[in-house]
Amino acid sequence: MPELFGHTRAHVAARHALITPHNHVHSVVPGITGAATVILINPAMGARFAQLLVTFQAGGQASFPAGPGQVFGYLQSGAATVKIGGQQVKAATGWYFYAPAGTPCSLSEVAPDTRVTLFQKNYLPLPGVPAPAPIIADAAKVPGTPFLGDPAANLQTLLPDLPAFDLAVNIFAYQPGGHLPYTEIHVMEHGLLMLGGQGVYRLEDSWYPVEQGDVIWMGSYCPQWFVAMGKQPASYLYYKDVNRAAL
Ligand code: UGY
Ligand code: MN
Repeated sequence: MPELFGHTRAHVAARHALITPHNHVHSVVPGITGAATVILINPAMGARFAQLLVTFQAGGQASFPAGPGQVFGYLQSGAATVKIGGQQVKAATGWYFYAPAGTPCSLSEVAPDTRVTLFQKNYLPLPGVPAPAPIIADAAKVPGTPFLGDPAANLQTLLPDLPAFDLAVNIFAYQPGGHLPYTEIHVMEHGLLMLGGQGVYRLEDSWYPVEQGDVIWMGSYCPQWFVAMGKQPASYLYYKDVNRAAL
């Protein structure tokens, strides 16, 4: 789709935003060097978390000191050494990592053109429940399940479904024509990256064509629905806040 004369598929609204790769503007983020970083979602938008895209050049690296924030990363391309506390693993395309609050985390020995999507969220502890441990794993090894019994919508849950976690990150893969079964309206927020394919996303009262590389913020109570279109399956990676009290 041409994006000439100021036209864009992107839109920023009260409870949702769509940002396409044509809209990216880089930010300098402390701790990230030798990389082009885009802060796609953060509290300035109305969100309670941050979503970043980091595209590394040769020799680039990132380090996140121990603090109140948790860091989840997904390698869209390339490879890097991921260090979380005392653990160190060489991660490749399709791998992901989770660094709990209070644990330093770094990416080094990064292959050129490594692209990483990061979700950052300040941790809300649950009294009496120990905080989660670090995770470095390959998403391809995580089994999927048909969402609400529909084999055309396959859901992989990348983090353990345990009360200690106040965030979830999942991968949804849809066959062409596969769709969310109904329009969801819920308190949880989402940050979403289209990994592949295309489709139409309903956000609040608008319907948007979306494709690989697009990023969506869905705020609390944003009505949401998706259908995959075209000849290829569509998939997206998404964040949600979970497991904490209503008040
Ligand atoms: O987990 C979810 O809320 C998911 N079904 N939402 C979405 O894909 N927009
Ligand atoms: Mn949802």
